[in-house]
Amino acid sequence: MRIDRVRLFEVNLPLVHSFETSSHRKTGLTHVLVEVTDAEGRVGWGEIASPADPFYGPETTTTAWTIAERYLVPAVIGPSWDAPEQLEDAWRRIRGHEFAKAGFSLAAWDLHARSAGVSLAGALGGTRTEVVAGVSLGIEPTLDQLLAQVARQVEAGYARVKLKIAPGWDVEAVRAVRSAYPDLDLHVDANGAYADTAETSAVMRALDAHGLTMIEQPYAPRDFVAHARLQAMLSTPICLDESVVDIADLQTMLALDAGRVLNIKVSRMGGLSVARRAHDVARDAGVPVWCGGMHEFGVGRAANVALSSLPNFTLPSDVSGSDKYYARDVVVPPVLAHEGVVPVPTAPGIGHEVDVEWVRQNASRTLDTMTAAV
Ligand code: OSB
Ligand code: MG
Repeated sequence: MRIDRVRLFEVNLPLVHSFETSSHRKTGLTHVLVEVTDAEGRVGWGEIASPADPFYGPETTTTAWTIAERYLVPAVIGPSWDAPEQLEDAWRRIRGHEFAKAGFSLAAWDLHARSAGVSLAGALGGTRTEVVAGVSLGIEPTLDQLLAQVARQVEAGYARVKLKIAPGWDVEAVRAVRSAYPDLDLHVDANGAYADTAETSAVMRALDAHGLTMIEQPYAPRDFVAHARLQAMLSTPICLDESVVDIADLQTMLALDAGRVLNIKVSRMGGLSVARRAHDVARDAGVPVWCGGMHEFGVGRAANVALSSLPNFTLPSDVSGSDKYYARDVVVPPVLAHEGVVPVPTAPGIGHEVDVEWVRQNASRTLDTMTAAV
């Protein structure tokens, strides 16, 4: 296979309900869609799901666009490859910029699967025909508004709810939701908002008493040691998200017992090949995984569904239907959950067609690069 043409679209979509985390609040998202076309005219789609601002990780939409335009597009146009991992070798010397790389990895995997006439899930070695989805709920202005959000999602059939927490919005919020839903699969995600202090230990011990499935990323990404100390103190499993951007980070987590659950994000780990390897390493270590989301549009969301069909994705993934976030998605049909379950498509590639006209209408920048005709 050889990629001859790459198009980038920076696309803006409004959220149907604004989303607040420990670091900020957002009302819409800007992601970059990547379309690759091979010498035979077959296409593959990927999504760079970087947040606009460097509050989740170091990347932004602008840095991702720059790295894509200057390094990734030139790297993927031209070389011959049989498997996506081989194409990914073309950018191995670029350090960091995992979100930007992930967009190209997805496009390569989609093209690869479509060319072989198999689903992306099948190409990855997935075995599930459907995946269980959880929802992630942001910080709300009041506990009543949070409870209303939980009620809505539980009624929609989602069996797992994750609450964003931050200092000042933690034990009370969990207590309120827990007393209304004693049996709900409930977990919390701090996005690294806590300092490693005695006050935090008290908060974590209080959370530990509420039967949470996990406490996700309480401390700063690089602080594996603080996570390990906390894990030794709690019976609730700690889940790492931001801390693990590559396999070496996962090895550190395992060696230190800094967490007992892994959130695998395709974007954070630089693409599907690394994400799949992380799944295998965690499986061999007896650590369950689930697939986290970055409020992906349909392209990235469909890839998350495909990845979640691998056998060690035993916990519900953040692959709730796109209707929870967007009035009109960039793919047809949209990714939809029914009673909290998303079917794994069997059609070739990601199993959804990109609505290029809608993409174009919502694009704030585009780039089209082709090899010179020979
Ligand atoms: O930590 O999981 C996170 C969204 C933006 C940044 C970080 C996170 C999230 C989510 C999104 O929780 C969940 C989803 O996409 O459904
Ligand atoms: Mg998280």
